[in-house]
Amino acid sequence: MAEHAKKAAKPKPSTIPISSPAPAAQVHLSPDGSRVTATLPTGESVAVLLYGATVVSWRSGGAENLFVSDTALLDGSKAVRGGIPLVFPVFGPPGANLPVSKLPQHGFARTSRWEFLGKSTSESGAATASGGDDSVKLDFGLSPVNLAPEMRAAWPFDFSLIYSVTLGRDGRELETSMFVRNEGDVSFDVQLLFHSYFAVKDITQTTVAGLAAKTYADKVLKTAGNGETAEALAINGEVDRVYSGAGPITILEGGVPRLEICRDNLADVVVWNPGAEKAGGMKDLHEGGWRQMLCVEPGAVATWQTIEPQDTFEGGQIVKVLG
Ligand code: TA6
Repeated sequence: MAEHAKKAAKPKPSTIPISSPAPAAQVHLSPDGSRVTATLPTGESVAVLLYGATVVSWRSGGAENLFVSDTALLDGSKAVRGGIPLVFPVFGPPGANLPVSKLPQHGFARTSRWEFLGKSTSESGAATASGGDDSVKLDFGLSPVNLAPEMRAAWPFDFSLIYSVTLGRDGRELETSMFVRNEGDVSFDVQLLFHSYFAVKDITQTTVAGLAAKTYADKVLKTAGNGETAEALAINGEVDRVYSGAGPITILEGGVPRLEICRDNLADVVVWNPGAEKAGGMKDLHEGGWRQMLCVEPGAVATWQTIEPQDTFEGGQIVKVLG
């Protein structure tokens, strides 16, 4: 047998298979400590400012699902015009003679600096697209020590918030949930809402399904007890409505379902677009930005949630990319 043939015939030592670790989600805190970004092995990502624990980006399938105005202030000087600002402990302008009366519109959560508490990852067990992590959860915390003194004085209750942002199902799902605890010895009343701004190609071609036959308060017409008749609500001009009791909400573009928003323990959902006229007076909403955004906001805002001492309230949303 020729020499090279002998060599070829000699069995090679079997290499010990070294399984490369399954691809993991990457979580980074920006060098200036202002932003946490998590990226799944498949490339989907979520970015959260510690200012307001505001989710400012959710990318899946190469597309940005959230709207952030080009003129939004991201320096902590004002609530972000876009992403998912957090509304707590009050929704809207606080009424008079209430414990929240001295707070700004939508409360202090969206304009406070939250603490990043850490991350956790998991494989759903299903065959993940990357063979690795298909979800990553980021946790953020807020308590009185994080509040500006004037906010603490304006609402002197002892509370703690744990806010979780989970990028799941290989990035096609974003879940945000808030865990509120009364750490004090007196009860307090709160409202909670995720003020989600979704990116749309053209608001005039966008509709909202899932609201039919539900009752809503119309903040533009200043009427309540209205019954929604549209199977798919079109947005023609300013819309500012608080619906109660709806089920899953679907955003359609050109009649094609794009996103589904499900709520957990949050009875209400706000649908808002400022329309051209009101948008014209909003410096932090770029020219024509109102056409590229739609707010569908899960919340507990039609009434107050009373939280007894040492008790808790939890609510969340799950947003799914469809198609
Ligand atoms: O969620 C709808 C809404 O309450 C509208 O009435 C409008 O005020 C919007 O929020 C934006 O509020 P902001 O304080 O962020 O300008």
